[in-house]
Amino acid sequence: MERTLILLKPDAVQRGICGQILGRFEQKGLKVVGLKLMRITPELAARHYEAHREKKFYAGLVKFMTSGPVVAIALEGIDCIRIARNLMGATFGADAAPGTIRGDFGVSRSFNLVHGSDSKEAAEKELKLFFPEGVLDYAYDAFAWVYDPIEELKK
Ligand code: IDP
Ligand code: MG
Repeated sequence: MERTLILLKPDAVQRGICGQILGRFEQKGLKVVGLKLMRITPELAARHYEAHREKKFYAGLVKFMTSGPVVAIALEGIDCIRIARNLMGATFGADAAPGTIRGDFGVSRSFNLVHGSDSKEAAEKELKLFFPEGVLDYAYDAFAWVYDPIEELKK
């Protein structure tokens, strides 16, 4: 099992589509192990987007991400980092394929609704930043039918 950090960005919260976006991840079969509405401080934004510090869009990105509340979500599942990124679609709504979150809900080249960790290393770092208290470990009954228990859930 792998874990990833998803953020529903301020545009998703203000447009009232957080439920629909969270539903995309749930219906795919990913388990929610952390969920909270929160405000990102400039310090947290700086740590989260450290890799983009030199990019020309960095200042605008930090302003956007701190402009209103976000929903932080920790997801769990086999290969969930890659699966969540596929559900999100290409970075800009204008380019993202129909059927993906960005492809179905937006057209912007900067307001793109959702963040997802892009590697194991990023997921580990980002989960610590957004869920320093840790995530919730609990038995998720859906996994018994989301996965083949003999082939996929064997220890
Ligand atoms: P990703 O979110 O698909 O991984 P990244 O290239 O890692 O895309 O960029 C991080 C975030 O920075 C994007 O989700 C988007 O909000 C913002 N961003 C990326 N490129 C641009 C740009 O050219 N203009 C404005 N914002 C951008
Ligand atoms: Mg990225």
